[in-house]
Amino acid sequence: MTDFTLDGKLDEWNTGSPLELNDISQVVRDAVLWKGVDDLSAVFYVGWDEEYFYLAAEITEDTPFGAIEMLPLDGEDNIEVFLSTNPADDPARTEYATNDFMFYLIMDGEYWDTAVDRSMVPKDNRMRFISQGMDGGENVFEGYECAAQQTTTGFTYECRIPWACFSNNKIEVYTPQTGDTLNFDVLVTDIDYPCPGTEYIPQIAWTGTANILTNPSEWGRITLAE
Ligand SMILES: [Ca+2]
Ligand SMILES: [Ca+2]
Ligand SMILES: [Ca+2]
Repeated sequence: MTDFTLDGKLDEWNTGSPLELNDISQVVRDAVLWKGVDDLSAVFYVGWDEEYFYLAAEITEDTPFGAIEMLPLDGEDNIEVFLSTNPADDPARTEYATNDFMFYLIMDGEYWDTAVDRSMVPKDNRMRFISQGMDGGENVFEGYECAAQQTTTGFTYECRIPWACFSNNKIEVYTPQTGDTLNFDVLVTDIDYPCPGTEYIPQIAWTGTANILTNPSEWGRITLAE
């Protein structure tokens, strides 16, 4: 990304390779309560430069920004991102490697909390990078910036996260290169009535089944273009 403007509008994004989440087959939780594309669907775009990972979304849903802190993270309006920062890892791996990160971008509309769940990473692979922010109410990514714009059908959203957020003194910062291919997936959680006790909270994902939470082989693949 060379001309990124943090305003929640996606004019500067290359929309040539959209990731589309709009089919019943992509609803990985509580599909029985999914009422169609107006209820919950999304288009995502991924961008990158040496310093940042970028993500943009056009989310269609009728109850946007339904995050409240009393609910578990996976029951609030959010975007879940599944990202590898090691193109050398075997794409068919069925358990998390050190550089496999699953994180939450909470869609509250006011508090843009983030969290990283490392509980799926086998202990030997964690390299002391453990879960952060899983109780909610925190931003765990230093340098995370985001903006959103409400639309008549939902909202648009864009963000960037420094690659350095996926490193520590045992995990090197990823330096992305044109042509790198990474395991990646993205999921949207939509709570319709943000009150405790809501029974069904559909989730829609780009690829895979509910197993994407634990199995990176079900994630999709993205290739970093020029
Ligand atoms: Ca923008
Ligand atoms: Ca909805
Ligand atoms: Ca919602």
